[in-house]
Amino acid sequence: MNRMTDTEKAYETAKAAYAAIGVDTDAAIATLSALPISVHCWQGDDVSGFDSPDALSGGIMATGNYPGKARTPEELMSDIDLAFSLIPGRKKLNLHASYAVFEKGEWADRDAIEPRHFEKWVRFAKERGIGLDFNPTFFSHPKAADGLTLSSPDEEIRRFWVAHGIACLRISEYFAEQTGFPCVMNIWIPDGYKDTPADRIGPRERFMRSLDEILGAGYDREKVKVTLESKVFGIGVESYTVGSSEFCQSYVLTRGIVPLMDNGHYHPTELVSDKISAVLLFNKNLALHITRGVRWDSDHVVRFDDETKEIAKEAVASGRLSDIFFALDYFDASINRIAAWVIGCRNLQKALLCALLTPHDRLKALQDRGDYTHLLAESEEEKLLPLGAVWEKFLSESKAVSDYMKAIDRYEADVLSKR
Ligand code: RNT
Ligand code: ZN
Repeated sequence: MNRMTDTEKAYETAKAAYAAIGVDTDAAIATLSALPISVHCWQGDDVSGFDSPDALSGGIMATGNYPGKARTPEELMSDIDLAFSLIPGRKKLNLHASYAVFEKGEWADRDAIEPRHFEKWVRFAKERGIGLDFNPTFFSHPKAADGLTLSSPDEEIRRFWVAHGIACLRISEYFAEQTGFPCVMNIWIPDGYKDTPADRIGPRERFMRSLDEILGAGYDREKVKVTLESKVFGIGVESYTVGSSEFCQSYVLTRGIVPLMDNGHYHPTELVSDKISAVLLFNKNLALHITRGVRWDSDHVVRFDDETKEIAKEAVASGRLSDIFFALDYFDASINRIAAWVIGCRNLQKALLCALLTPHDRLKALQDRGDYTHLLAESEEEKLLPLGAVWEKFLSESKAVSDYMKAIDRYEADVLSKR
């Protein structure tokens, strides 16, 4: 008697269709299942954090007022648990320094935070067998109120933020030691000017010196992967950004740290998918913030769209998938925040699966032979292969449901609506 479920039957058909173009669907699923995606804690509370009442600053913005935003560490952890249960495959949790959890009556400023302020997050990660990534928070703080941190001409301010960076290195090492997974620590500063600056080189020189001072404090390079994220502009700093693309590319190459490209951080016609191969040739690792900019760095929820697919394709076709650290970075406050996590993460995973199911060697050979006609024909025809059946098989293998909205709707009615 044939006991195959519909999912399995559809998968067998899909497997044969992909095998006909030389693609092994089992291998694609295995690779995707082992690839960790770093899920950003800050989608759950519109980047508010717990360490200060300061409004979100730094030229980034979450818009919308959908009810149910997490207000405490416990609420955020509970929301993350639901999201993680609905996201297939391997996950890491990406924290910001502003998510320190203080005991009652206790508080430490950003230059003085310690590993113990993140003990609850470490327990959370260990209980779930996941790794932690980290980000110093150079925004939403009185000492970042004029928009300058590591590049500030005010030596006291600059030193404060250098101390913050060093404190975060210690916390990142602690994360790696405790969880057993390397911690990616990403440095992004909002520094820049609204109008054309009189001095462009000075702030960049100070930023360079500050970064050297942070890295000079020393850290275990096996445990902590320090990344540097560039940006083209932010709200209120439209004319000049200290950590521009050229600055960051040059800095990471000369200091042996990791470049981070956020696909919302370039001019709208510039594509990160085209930059990946160039950067990979000169760097051992590359970190990505997967987001969706609509007209600007608006941080909309990631869709299964052409650029997400092309980024995934480049990651796979380059043969360097395991050298790339994938993280999500968006914050939409206008829809259910748990759904935002799940939808965006699943879309990145769909794009990766699509890339893993593409016969890259075959297509490369067509390109090298100059047969652009067959290259176009084959790549267009492959778009209609039964990707959905392989996706369903991946979901069932990782015990993630297809209809995730059912659980989210229930949680909204039972928990979120009561906040
Ligand atoms: C901002 C950067 C940065 C932040 C997070 C919260 O433009 O993309 O990565 O979004 O650190
Ligand atoms: Zn980012």
